[in-house]
Amino acid sequence: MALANHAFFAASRTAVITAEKKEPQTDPQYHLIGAEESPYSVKVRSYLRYKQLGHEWLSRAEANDLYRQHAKLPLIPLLITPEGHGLQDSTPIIETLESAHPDPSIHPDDSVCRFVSCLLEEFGDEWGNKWMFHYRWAREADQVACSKRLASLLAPGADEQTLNQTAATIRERMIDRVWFVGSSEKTARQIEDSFKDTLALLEPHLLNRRYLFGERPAFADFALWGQLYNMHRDPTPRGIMELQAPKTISWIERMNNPTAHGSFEQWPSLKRTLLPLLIDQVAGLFLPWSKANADAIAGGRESFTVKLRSGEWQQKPQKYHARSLMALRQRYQAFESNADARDVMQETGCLDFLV
Ligand SMILES: N[C@@H](CCC(=O)N[C@@H](CS)C(=O)NCC(=O)O)C(=O)O
Repeated sequence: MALANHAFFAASRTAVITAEKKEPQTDPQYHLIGAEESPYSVKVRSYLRYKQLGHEWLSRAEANDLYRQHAKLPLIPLLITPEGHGLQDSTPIIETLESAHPDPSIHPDDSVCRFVSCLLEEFGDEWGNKWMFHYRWAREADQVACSKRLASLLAPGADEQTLNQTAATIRERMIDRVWFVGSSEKTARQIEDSFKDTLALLEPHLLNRRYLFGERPAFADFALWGQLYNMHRDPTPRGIMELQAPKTISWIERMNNPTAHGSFEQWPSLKRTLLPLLIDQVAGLFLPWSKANADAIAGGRESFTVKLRSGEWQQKPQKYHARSLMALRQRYQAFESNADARDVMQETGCLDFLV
C-alpha cells in the first residue's frame, strides 16, 4: 500500500519488456488504468487475470479523461468497475473484487494460513516496495534502464535525443525521491541484505510448490509478486535473482498470468519454510519498522530512528504506512480468538506488533 514513485505513469501502453497481451476472457467489463512499471498496478492486473475478469489495461495517457473523472488521488492503479465506480489502492481494490467474485478464493481456508497470507500481503506492499524502489534508483545501470522505459512510456515514438532527455529528467527526479521509502546510505545495505535474505528463504519454500500457500495463488502472492516482478525487470536485482533464485523467477513468470492447479496447503506443511520468513523478515524488520513509523506519526515527529535486526534504521515517517498498520491490526483482531494463529504470531515474534 505504499506511495513511493510519483508522477511518471502518464503515457502510452507500449510495454517495454515481457508484458504479454492476452485477450480478455469476457467482454471488457473493468478498465484498469496502470503501468508495467507500477508494482501495485500489475498486482491488480494479475488478480484480474487469475479471476478471468474481462478488463482493459490502459495507461493514464490513453485513458486520461476516464482517469480525471474517477481518480481521487494522483495514483495508479485506478480500476473502473462495470457499474462505473472508480477504485484506487490495490489492497482494497482486490478485497472489493474478492467479495464480488469469491471463486476461486485467494484466502486459504486454514485460518493460520489466512492471516499469514494477509500479513505477507502487507509485507510485500510496505517492505517489498523498499527493495524495488531502492534497487531501481540506487545504481546507474538500473537508473538508466528504468528511466528509459519510463521515458518511452511518457513519449512513445519520440526520437532518440528526446527519449534520452526525458530519461535524464526522470532519472534526476527519481533519484531524489528514494528517501520516500527510507533508502539512504544508512539503510542501503539493510535493504539489499533483506532482499537477498528473502530470496534465500523463498527458494526452499517454492522448491516443490507453485505458489506461496500451495497450488493456487493467495492474497500474499499478488502483493509480493508486484514488487518482485518489477525488480526482475531491472538489471541489478534481476542479476541477483538469476544467480540465486531460479524457483522465485519461475514463480514470477507464473504469477504474470496465474491459474489454480490444486488446493491451498494447511499450515503444518507450510510451516517449516514460512516460519523463518516470518521471524527473519516480518518480525525482524518490517513490523518493528512499521510500529516505529506509526509511533513517530502519532508523536508528530519529523524523523524516527529504530533498532532493527539488521541495524539502526532512520527515516522520515509516512502517514500512509501508519494507516496500513492500523488496518493490519484490525485484521488481526478477527483472528485473535484463534489460538493457533495467536501461537504462530507469538512464536515468530510478530504478536507484540499486532495487538
Ligand atoms: N497504496 C497504493 C499505492 C499506489 C502507488 O504508490 N502508485 C504509484 C505507482 S506504483 C503511483 O501512482 N505514483 C504516482 C504516479 O505515478 O503518478 C496501492 O497499493 O495501490
